[in-house]
Amino acid sequence: PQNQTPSRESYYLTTAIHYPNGEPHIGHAYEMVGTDVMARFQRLDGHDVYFLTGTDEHGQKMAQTAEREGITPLQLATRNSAAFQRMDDEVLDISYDRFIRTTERDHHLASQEIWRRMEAAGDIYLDRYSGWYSVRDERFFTEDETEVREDGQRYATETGTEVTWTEEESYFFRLSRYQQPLLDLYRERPDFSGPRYRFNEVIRFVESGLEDLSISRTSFDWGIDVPAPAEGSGSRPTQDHVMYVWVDALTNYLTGAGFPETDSEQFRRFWPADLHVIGKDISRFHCIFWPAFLLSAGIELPRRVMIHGFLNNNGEKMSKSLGNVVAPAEWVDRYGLDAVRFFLLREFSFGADGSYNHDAVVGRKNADLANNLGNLAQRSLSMVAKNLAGAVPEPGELTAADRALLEAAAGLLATARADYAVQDYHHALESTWAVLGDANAYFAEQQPWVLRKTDPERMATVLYVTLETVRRVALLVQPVMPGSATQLLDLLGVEASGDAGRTGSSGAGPRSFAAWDAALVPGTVLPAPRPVFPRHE
Ligand code: ME8
Repeated sequence: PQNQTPSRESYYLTTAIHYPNGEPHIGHAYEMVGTDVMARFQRLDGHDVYFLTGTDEHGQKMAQTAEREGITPLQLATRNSAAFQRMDDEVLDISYDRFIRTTERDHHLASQEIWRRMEAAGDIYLDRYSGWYSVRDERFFTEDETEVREDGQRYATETGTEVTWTEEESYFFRLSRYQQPLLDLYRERPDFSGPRYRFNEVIRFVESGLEDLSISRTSFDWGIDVPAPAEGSGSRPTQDHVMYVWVDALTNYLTGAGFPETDSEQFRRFWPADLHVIGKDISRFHCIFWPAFLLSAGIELPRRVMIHGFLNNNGEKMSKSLGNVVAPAEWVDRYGLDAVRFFLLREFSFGADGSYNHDAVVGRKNADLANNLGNLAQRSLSMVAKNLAGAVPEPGELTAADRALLEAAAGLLATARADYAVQDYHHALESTWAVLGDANAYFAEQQPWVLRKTDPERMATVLYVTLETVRRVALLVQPVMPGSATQLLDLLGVEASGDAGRTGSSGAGPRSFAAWDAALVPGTVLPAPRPVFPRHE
């Protein structure tokens, strides 16, 4: 039909769903920010984005924690799930579309449907499991993946968590069947996961051989019921089975896309997912089990799994016993949300492990934000206010220096698109700040405050070129610092696009990248300038 706006391309992305057995910590916050920045970038770049996050509420860990606290697992999940949601809404300004809880009904239906499909494919059989299980990791270990320590207890070597001997009737998934199909997938789609060095670890693991996977539990009941086996499908269970928590957890990504309603608008639009963002400790679940389940169930595979590193406190692992667990809200109170978001994305690359401490955060806040960006904007805007009646100046003829800076700034969007495609926010920001460095050098060299007396026309050109550069930078840092970037764009008199996404934090709201080349219009009267990036005192 006519008069319809062309439909935008869809973009579906997810975080891991977090265990609500405790309060969220800064590691969780890191993953939220590293996914939110991608969601905002894609919206500004014209995509129809669906962003899923939530909590992973079943399993033995939840059941045990609840028992210790003398409440039901659902009470525990409900209380802490709310804390995660509060962090997203009130502390981090996360622009998610749905916060899923795995105790929700549609998720139970989705999980049972994927189970039935895997069973129908002949990939599920009943047997007995005997081996080691880590409740903390919700993960099975073979004996040679464990060790007995001085205290006489047995621990998982890789994660250092205690394991307990488990012997029970269990359903198994024929993971061994999928070794070759997975290796083919990794070869055919080298960007299926990143960064490369973390993806390579997964590939090496698959090359070393895959054993079938225990996918149900009988020793407790806090989980999704395994559907009754199809008629005439081998041996009958002697006990009630609930799904192994990871089967249900991974399926949340399908639930969010409307599965099992595969004919629905939502599913057709958003499946396969474009991006799963997860941490390095759960890469095998996402790069091995998840595609194997989907291949078995005859469902298209997600396009990419981005494996981020861990965030450590001052080089040390965060832990309650070390007393160095930082609550995200404390951090944001101390430094401000945008400074925290900027620090997390600028300081280290998303795939690598990173460490934070007070001096490092303050260094970024003062040098990169207050000085390089804030000061440049404030100085040029103040000169315009004082000397040019607060209107965007009319540029005269451009010099080589003017053109070089304008071209460097114009090229930033293409760089950012390439970087965001592989979640290299660090490089995108590094490139942006390199241009800001050029802009500061340009401003110092051109000395517009001297030109004010000697050559006012040239001053106007220098101020125009500077503001135009600040405009491009402000547009581009919106996903990272939505609040401050919006304020800056307001001060530059840049019109809001209205259609660039639903989360405007303040002022006129987000400006779509469609306006990338819409240069500042000379004569536009600007609001009175005020500093946007305060120094940390
Ligand atoms: O693993 N730094 O939940 P979770 C950065 N429910 N990221 C960290 C981190 C740190 N210090 N600590 C944890 C689970 N993470 C499962 C996921 S998905 C279908 C099910 C990351 O609450 C971790 O790597 O233990 C994971 O991606 C996320 O936080 C949730 O961890």
